[in-house]
Order: sequence, then structure tokens, then C-alpha cells
Amino acid sequence: MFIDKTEQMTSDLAIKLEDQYGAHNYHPLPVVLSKGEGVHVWDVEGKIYFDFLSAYSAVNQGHCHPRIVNALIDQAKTLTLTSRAFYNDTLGVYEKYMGEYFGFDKVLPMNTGAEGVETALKICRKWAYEKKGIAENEAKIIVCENNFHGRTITIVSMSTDPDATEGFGPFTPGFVTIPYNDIPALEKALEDPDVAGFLVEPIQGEAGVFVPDEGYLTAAFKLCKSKNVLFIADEVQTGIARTGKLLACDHEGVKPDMLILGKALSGGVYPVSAVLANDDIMLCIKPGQHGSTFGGNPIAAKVAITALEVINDEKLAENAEKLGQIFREELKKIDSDMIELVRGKGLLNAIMIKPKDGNTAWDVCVKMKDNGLLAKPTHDHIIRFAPPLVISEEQLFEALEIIRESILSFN
Ligand code: IF1
Repeated sequence: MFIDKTEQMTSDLAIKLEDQYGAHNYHPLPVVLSKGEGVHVWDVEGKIYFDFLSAYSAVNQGHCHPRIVNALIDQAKTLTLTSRAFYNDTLGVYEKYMGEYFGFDKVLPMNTGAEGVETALKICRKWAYEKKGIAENEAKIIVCENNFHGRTITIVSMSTDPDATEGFGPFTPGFVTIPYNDIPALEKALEDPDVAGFLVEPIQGEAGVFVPDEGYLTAAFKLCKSKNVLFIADEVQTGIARTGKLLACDHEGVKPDMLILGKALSGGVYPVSAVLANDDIMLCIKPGQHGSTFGGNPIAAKVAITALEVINDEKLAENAEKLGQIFREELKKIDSDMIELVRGKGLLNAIMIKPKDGNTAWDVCVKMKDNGLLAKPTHDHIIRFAPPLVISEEQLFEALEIIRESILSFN
């Protein structure tokens, strides 16, 4: 099928093109987007939707935030990429800004969340051998069941999800898996002197917005410190104001030894990730031992600074906290036996859907799409709701009406 460049783009054509020429590694909701602004996206035919996924919490500042887009444009006209073979006039400024913003001595800039996680794993192992004195190649890192940290071979080596692991072996060794939100299990795993780190999502996003018990992070952190083990927080999805604080760890005042950020670090405008740590950990990495062509490039640097300024200036964490509480209260009022559970923190929320007359979470999402709101199921029965944090109370109530109407339509 040859596409005439002048052919009018339609949703059907876009789907056909992806089907014919793209790998089939996703099963998207049948909607084709062509424009985004704030909490809204539009499809090719011009229909408007509330975006309640925010590209999995990458668009916390709203689609195409003008300040962030302009930062991208201005830098793109000046200097896009130097590599780290040379210095440039933006990276140090960005690194200082990040260190002061999150309270760490140093940052190692990368691009995707998975690269951030891989970087943290490498730093943790380096620290294990150079500082903790674990025997070479014996370092272990504890992870939780139902984790999601990305899709590289080493990261899926930590996964308990068959879809993530089947057919991708052999796997990277050195990981110990324990149940999430289980302090006794962590305590037992920490008895092994070769444990170097504990990698954990403060809220498990992909697992279905699994919020651990109050105090879990504090207890886990204290246990790690008592055993000289690094507490590594993967805040790629929960960070950058999503859960009602700058970081999900902030709800308990836990300061991780290593912090992994991504997604909304750029407001969804550009791939930007980062690992932050203090000197005693970060300086275990010496010149030439880790890096990336695009890591910390001038565009990423300027975009991330602006994206973080927007979080502060527009008080998006406060807005997420306030509207998240209203959102959960209103969801619980929906009189439907399809809703088994409502849970979340800030504007990272989810509902558990009990299938009814053969209708599943997917059918609810298709109905919400038809009614003007986009969300997607995770693990069959859970629908995650994560609108941009710039959403107003009025827009939230408009969106809640769509959710309510869509779910009650199955009664
Ligand atoms: C997809 C899931 C969410 C993450 C955490 C690291 C990464 C992610 C806590 C890696 C990425 C994304 C990946 C994206 C869908 C989305 C996702 F459904 F896959 F699991 F959010 F829950 N740590 N999560 O959530 O970051 O390399 O993607 O930049 O793969 O379709 P990345």
C-alpha cells in the first residue's frame, strides 16, 4: 500500500499504517490522536477528549505546556547535542538546579526511565564492591513482586510478570524478589550480607496503583540503613508531583539513597531521566564507566529545568493532593457493582472493575472514549486514572460525570 503524501489522514488510515508498518508490541485503545493542549487531546477527526492517562504520568504539566515547548524550541535553535566528549554551557547549570531542587550532591543524566533504572543498578553494584566490600560479582539487589521498572533484559530479569519475561531469557542474575508492602519479608532478605540495594516503587503503578501501608517506606528505609543497604526509589511514575507531593517518598519524609526520575521530568516534551545520589555513592562511577550519547544534552537540560519550574510555579503537587481526594471521594459515590475498589494517592488513582455481563475494564474504557475521556486498563481489571496535574476542579467534575455515565451505562 503506497501512501500518497497528500492523502487526507484519517483515524482508519493511521491505524492501518501502524498495523502494516509497525511492530505489534502494543494493543492501543482505538483512538488516533493528533493534538494536545493542557488536559485535552483531540483525535484526527477533531473530537476532544480528557486525557486521563497523561502518557503514564509523563505529561503532568499538561500537553504542550507553552513554557516547556518554548524552552525546547529556543535551545533547539542554538545547540542540540554536544555529547559528553566536551563540556557545554547548559549541563552544569542543569545539574546544579537538579541537586538543589531534590537535595542531592550529584545527578547522572540519562534519557529514558529504563536507562535511569539501569544506571541506578550499575551505581549500586559499583558501590557494593568499592564501598561495602561485597565480593566481586556477588552483589544482590532486592526487588518486589509485581514490580515494573522498564523493559530492558536486565530490568525484566527482575520482573514477576510472565508477559515481561517469557521468551527473553537468559536473565541477569543478582536479584532477590520479595512481596511488596511486606516488612518481615524485607527483614529476612536483608540477612544476606551480599545485599547491596533495595529497589522499590513507592507506589506500584503498573501493578494497579498499589499504595503500600502508611509507614512501609519508613520501615523499609530504616531496615536498609541498619544493614548498610542502599534504598533506591524508582519515582519515574510517582515522582514530579503526581501523588500530591514532589516525590511519593515525601509523604513519609523518606530521603532515598538513590532517586530515579523520568517521564514528567520533561513534561512529556522530550526523553529525560536522571539518577540522583550523594557523593559517597555517585563518585563510585569514574570517567568512562557509564554514559549515554544524549544523556544530559542541552535540550534535555533546558526542558527539564523549565518543566520543574512549572511544577513549582503552578503548585501542581498541591493541586494533585486536593483534587485527588475529591476524585476518590466522588468515584466511591458511583452506584455500580462493577466498581470493586478505588485507590490511589494524589492524582495517581485506579479502580478495580468486576466484569459484568461479559463487559470488562476494556469495555468501560471504550465507552469512556466514546463519551470523551481516555484511560486504559492495566492487568485486565484495573483502570488507572492519571490526568495532567494542571486539571481544574471544574474539569475534574466534568470528567467524573463522563466516568460515572460510562460505568452506569452497563447497569
Ligand atoms: C510502556 C507500564 C507504567 C515506570 C517505572 C521505570 C519505567 C516506567 C515505575 C521505565 C515506565 C511506562 C512504560 C510504558 C507504559 C508505562 C507503564 F504500563 F509499562 F508499566 F507507567 F506503569 N519505572 N512505565 O512506570 O521508563 O523506559 O518507559 O521511560 O512500556 O508502554 P521508560
